[in-house]
Amino acid sequence: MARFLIVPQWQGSSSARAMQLVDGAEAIAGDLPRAACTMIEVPAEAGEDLGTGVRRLSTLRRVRELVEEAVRHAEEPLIVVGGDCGVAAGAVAATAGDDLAVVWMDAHADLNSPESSLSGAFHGMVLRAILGEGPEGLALPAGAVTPARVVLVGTRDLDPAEAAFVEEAGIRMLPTDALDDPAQLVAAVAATGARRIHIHIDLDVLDPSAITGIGFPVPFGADPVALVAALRALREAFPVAGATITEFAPASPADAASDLGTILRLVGALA
Ligand SMILES: [Mn+2]
Repeated sequence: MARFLIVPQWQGSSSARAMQLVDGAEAIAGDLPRAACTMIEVPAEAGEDLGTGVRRLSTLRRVRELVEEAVRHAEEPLIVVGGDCGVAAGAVAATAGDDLAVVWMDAHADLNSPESSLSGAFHGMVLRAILGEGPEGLALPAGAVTPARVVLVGTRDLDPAEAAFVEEAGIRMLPTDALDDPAQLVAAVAATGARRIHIHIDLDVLDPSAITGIGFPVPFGADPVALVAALRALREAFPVAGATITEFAPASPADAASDLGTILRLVGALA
C-alpha cells in the first residue's frame, strides 16, 4: 500500500492552532513521493454548523464526500494523511463492510456525540460518527461499523460521557503498553471477527516526549519504536483496507522537521 491522499482539513479541530494542521499535512506530503500523492482541495472557508452542534459542518461534509469518493475509486488501499482526525469518516465510509475492523490508535476516544461534546469540534466525535451517530452527511449509515468491530489502542484521556459509551457499547480498549506485546494487539483485533482492518493513527497516541507538533498532548503515550512494531504485526496478520494518519500541527517548519523522521517511520510501517 503506497498511495497517499493528502487532506489538509483543519475545520474539525477546536485548537487555536487548527490552521497548523494544514502546515502539517503539507510537511508530510513534502516528504512523500510526489507521484504517489493525490491532494484533496479543502475549502478555505470555515463553514457553518447548520444547527447541528458540529462546528463548521458544511465544510466537513463536503470534505467527507471528496475523501469517500477518492478512496472508493482508488485502485489500491490509500493512506489518508490529515488534517484533523475527522478525515477518517470518509476514509472508513468507503471501505466499511461487515468484515472490517477499525483499529483506533489515539490518546482520545473521539466518541462524543454532538450533544455530549463541549467544544463542538468534529475531531472529538468522528469515531461516534463512524459508528453511525451524528449529523447526516457526516455519520456513516447505522450498522456500517459496529462497536464490536472497533478496538481503541493507547486511549488514555476520555471524557466521562465517552467512558460511559465505551462501557455501555462494550468497545475493546487496550492501554498504551499493549503495544509492547503486538501478539496481544493482534489477538484483540482477531477477536472482533474481522478479516480486514482500517488503521487510524492520531499522532497524539505517541508520548509527548516523542513528538512536539500535536495540539492535545497527553502523558504516558506510545513509544514510536513499539508503535512501528505493532503496525508491522497488524499488517502481517490482516489485509489493510486503508489507513489514516492525522493531527500533525507543527508550530514552525523547524518543529515540523524535527518530527518528520518519526512520522515517516510510522508511514513506512503502514506503506
Ligand atoms: Mn483523535
